[in-house]
Amino acid sequence: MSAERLPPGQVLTTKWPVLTYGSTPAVDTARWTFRIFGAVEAERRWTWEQFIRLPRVEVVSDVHCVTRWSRLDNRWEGVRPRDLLAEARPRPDARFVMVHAAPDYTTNLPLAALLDDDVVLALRHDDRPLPPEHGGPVRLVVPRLYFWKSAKWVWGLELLAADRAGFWEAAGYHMRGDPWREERFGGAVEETMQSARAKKAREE
Ligand SMILES: Nc1nc2c(c(=O)[nH]1)N[C@H]1C(S)=C(S)[C@@H](COP(=O)(O)O)O[C@H]1N2
Ligand SMILES: [Mo]
Repeated sequence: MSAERLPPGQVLTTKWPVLTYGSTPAVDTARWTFRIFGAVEAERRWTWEQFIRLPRVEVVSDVHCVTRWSRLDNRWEGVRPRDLLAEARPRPDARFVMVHAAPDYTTNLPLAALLDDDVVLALRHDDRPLPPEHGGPVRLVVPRLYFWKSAKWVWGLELLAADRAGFWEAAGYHMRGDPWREERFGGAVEETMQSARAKKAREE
């Protein structure tokens, strides 16, 4: 049953591990804004008071972490980035997005991946406010890609004409990160792992 919902190389968990590079930042909603900038016709900015009044959706989706755990049936409530992007009007040459998050986290995505129905800027998880360690007050959730693309403490979307590596991508993680294709690592790391496997195979 859940085998069809479990991408290759993943193991189910009902817990929800916290995976943060560094520590949980303090987000001051009085000073917080959500921004869309870069390759757009109209740069936009929402204050916290404006953001919490935006229309919301509820989506149930699965989490797949590149460290091999998956957690099914997460109920997220939040704002669709697609609706906000419609207001900022991406320029015709905009094909990628750099997601910006506190304290200094970035991750890159194809613009098309942000437009899916199940992508949400989540304020609530399983009927409770999103806990700070899981990205509260607001995190991005992109269920069709590995969870490192789901930036916690998100504050902005920068539209790009050419793809640029975010934090983990610059360290060797995949530029797209589709769990169904096991796009865990890309470029240099993948080459190193492949040549290590080839060397081991020759020695056996
Ligand atoms: N701002 C920020 N977002 C982040 C991270 C981070 O370190 N900082 N870690 C990423 C990684 S690698 C994963 S697996 C998930 C973990 O989310 P969780 O702690 O809610 O399980 O958040 C992602 N988003
Ligand atoms: Mo991760």
